[in-house]
Amino acid sequence: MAVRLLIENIGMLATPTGQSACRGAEQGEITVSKNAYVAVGEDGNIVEVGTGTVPAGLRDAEQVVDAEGGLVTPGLVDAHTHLVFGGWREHELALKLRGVPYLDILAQGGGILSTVRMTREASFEELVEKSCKALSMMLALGTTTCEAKSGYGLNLETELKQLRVIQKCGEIQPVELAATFLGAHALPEEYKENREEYVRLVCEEMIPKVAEEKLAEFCDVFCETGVFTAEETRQILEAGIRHGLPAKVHADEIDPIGGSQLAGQLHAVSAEHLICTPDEGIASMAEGGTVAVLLPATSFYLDKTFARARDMMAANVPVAVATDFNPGSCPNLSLPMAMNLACYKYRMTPEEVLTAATLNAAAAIGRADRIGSLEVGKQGDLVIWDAPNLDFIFYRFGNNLVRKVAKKGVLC
Ligand code: IZC
Ligand code: ZN
Repeated sequence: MAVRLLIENIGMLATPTGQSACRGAEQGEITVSKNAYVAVGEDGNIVEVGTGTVPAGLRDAEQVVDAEGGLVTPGLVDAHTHLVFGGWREHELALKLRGVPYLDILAQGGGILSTVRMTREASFEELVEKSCKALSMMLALGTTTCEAKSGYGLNLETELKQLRVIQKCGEIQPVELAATFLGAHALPEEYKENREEYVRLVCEEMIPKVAEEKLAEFCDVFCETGVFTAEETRQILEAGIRHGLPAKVHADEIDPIGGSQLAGQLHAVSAEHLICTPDEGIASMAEGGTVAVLLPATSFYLDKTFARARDMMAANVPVAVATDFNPGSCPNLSLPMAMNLACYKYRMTPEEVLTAATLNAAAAIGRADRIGSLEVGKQGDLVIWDAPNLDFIFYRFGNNLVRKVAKKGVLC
């Protein structure tokens, strides 16, 4: 096969390996090669990864890139974002600094509900343009695949609009997108006195329509005090599963009301946030094969404690790290920033975090067979860093050390 891209003179190639999430000690057991090269074929998949002299046949590649002795890793996978939204919420910063809790702002009709109002008002085109701008910033920071949730519509029309924006963005720019339906992100104001009716609407009208139009791959619920109870979460996620949408759960972000236990019981593909997860939640996720998607930049921004990543890894729960990019609790879209925080605050090693932001994140969005590691047959999604080794990108924080990014062997 003709070679689309050859990257040579790689000082260090660092990658997890395999086609499923790594758990326990495996999470830190990555493959590190020195003086390496990687070649991507015309179909966008990796055809060879090696060390030493590059074989003559590969040198005829359409494009040859000199990594100048730098680090190469798989393209980063951001497994939790709220990419599509109208407006911003910078006015909440002053409230936050005065100590007003996140859930109080929501209970007063602000927070998520203010973003809902702005998202309902925004046109499809405006949302596409704004989301693509965020995606191009993510790409420049090494993200080549990104999960994106709906959840700022809270009515059928606007939830579908958000999901169609995600679909459109996936077609017109390089970052690959995985859409998640999050119609149960908050109780909309018009259903304030009628929660059961909203849950019914999500289960019986929204989920079937989203599944029928193939607009999402997963179904998620914000299981939280004052938002959706564990019982409501179960009802909604079970409806999603019946319609072919595997479950994800926003669990234990502020209060531990049973979200992580439920995630394990339903064999959810992931449970996300997990800031205050109890032992029973960790045990349940381990048993259910659920990936823990941890969001350290949110703990940082909300000034909360940090998830029990080491306890989760010790219990054989695969850990992923993502940004949680959204206009309220985490207006940051840099996955390297979240990776740095994971290293410093979760006490994860650089190797464990690399797996968390690549292969385990890919598993959290059902793509571990295609992306998340640099191995023959996987997609040629990779990052060339302005760094001599893996430790370096964890040691230098607050700078963008990404030099070049390729998606399916095409430099972006
Ligand atoms: O807009 O505040 N936690 N959902 C659940 C969020 C944070 C996003 C937001
Ligand atoms: Zn979220």
